[in-house]
Amino acid sequence: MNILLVNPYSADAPALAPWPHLGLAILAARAREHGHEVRVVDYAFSPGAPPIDAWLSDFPPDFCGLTLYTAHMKEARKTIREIRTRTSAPIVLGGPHATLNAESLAREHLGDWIFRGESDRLFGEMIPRISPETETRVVTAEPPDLSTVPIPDFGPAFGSETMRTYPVQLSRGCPFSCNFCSVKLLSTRVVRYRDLQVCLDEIAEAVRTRKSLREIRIVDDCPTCRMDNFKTFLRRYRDQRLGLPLHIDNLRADRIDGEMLDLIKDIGVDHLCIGVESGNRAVFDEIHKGETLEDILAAARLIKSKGFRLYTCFVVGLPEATPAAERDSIRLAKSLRPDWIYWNLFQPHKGTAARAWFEAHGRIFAEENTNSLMGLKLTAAAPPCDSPEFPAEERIRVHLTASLETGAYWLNPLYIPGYIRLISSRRLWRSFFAGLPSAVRINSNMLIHKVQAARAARRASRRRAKAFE
Ligand code: B12
Repeated sequence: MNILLVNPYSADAPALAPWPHLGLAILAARAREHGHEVRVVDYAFSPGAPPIDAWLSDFPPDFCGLTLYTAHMKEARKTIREIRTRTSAPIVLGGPHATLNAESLAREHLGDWIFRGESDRLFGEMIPRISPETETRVVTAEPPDLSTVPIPDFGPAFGSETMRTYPVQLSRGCPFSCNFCSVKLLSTRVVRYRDLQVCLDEIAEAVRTRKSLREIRIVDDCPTCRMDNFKTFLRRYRDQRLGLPLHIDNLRADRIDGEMLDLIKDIGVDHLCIGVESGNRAVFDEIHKGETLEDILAAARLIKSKGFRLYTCFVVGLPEATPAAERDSIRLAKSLRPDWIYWNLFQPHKGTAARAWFEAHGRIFAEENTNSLMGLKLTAAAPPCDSPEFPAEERIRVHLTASLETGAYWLNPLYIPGYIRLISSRRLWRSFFAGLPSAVRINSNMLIHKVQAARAARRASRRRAKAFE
């Protein structure tokens, strides 16, 4: 069978993902094991890839599989319409948005099949049964034993020969219950681990065969959940001397210590990001992160004392938040003096306690195409929900104020006219001037860092080119 796997995304936007979709690469490996021909096009990785109609004519598929994200449903719907007008091949849907919204998507018959959950195994088994359906068929995958999950196959992904970052999962799942996070509904609260040697061999093989790689990125839901396991991984990664730095996502403040940071430092990690979410005690306690604000302050101090660049992540507009409570987040963000701050706007993901809070106390107006991040050019996202104490317009204003006052935006001369218009129309000059010194500090540090990183990358690239000769 010919199987076309797609991650829909806007063709006009800059690339969002530094590697071709990991879930689709695993499904591609599974389908090829069963003897099928696969092509993967991830528009979030390669927005400039040929449009979907070119794929449909060059590689007429027996079915098309799409991965769905809530933030990109507009593009997904457009892609589905295009596929429907050009072919009668069945459409199979999966990914986070399909898992969280399977019933409503089935009611509107958006696809012929919907796979709910981690489909690494079920997908392979079901391929021969995929056919056009008049009523959408929803199938639910049991979380797989990770020893049965194939090594991702990025080969069939468009542009994979240019990937600079290689993603690795050492584990899946997160035992914590942050009220805003949907991960427990996607990869469960039971943390399942891969064999560390299998992961290290996978990385070594990728480094050996992919000349373009410049870093390895750990993309677990909670990588340091079992701290000893992670330290063992770090030691063995260091001892393999692969020559590529690591980047670690989703660190928790209460799951790091000095020994771990020393190991991380040895491997060439330059920055670490921790989720703070809110600096207001009442809002913070409502999240049920399973850690305290004191844990976060201690982790931030430790990260800085070990010489890492510190990035932090906050969420504006959580349950119980008010504009006054957000002042505490802004104060905390300033006092930490981080090298970057991600200011997210709260998103009410299906199945979370935070969403239930908004259903009871506020309004939810948008389910799809909502984006949590403040753009680098200070493009504030539209709030998908609000509450009487913190109405939508105030959410936009606070999101902008937080970015301005903490200097978390690009001081790029080309963006200045846009900033002037925005700041004048919203009368945010006071916030702008208050945050200007931070913006100058953050931007100049970032610039110095980028120059140093580019030099280091050139050196690494020369070393790797020699190794490949
Ligand atoms: C690593 C990661 C990223 C990476 C890259 C992800 C990638 N493209 O490979 C980066 C940092 C780039 C990223 C970006 C974004 N991410 Co992200 N990310 C994650 C994280 C931590 C792990 C994802 C992962 O690789 N999982 C491992 C693979 C194997 O799982 P998978 O991709 O889900 O695929 C499996 C199943 O879903 C299913 N499946 C998936 N697709 C399909 C398709 C078919 C046809 C079938 C049958 C099955 C199927 O089978 C796969 C194998 O089991 C998750 C958390 C999580 N646990 O999901 C958040 C998560 C997926 N991200 C999220 C979000 C919001 C985003 C962004 C929209 C953020 C933004 N504002 O820009 C973008 C969108 C990127 C995109 N469109 O590709 C949300 C999604 C919520 C939602 N309802 O859509 C999550 C759940 C985080 C959260 N706490 O809410 N992300």
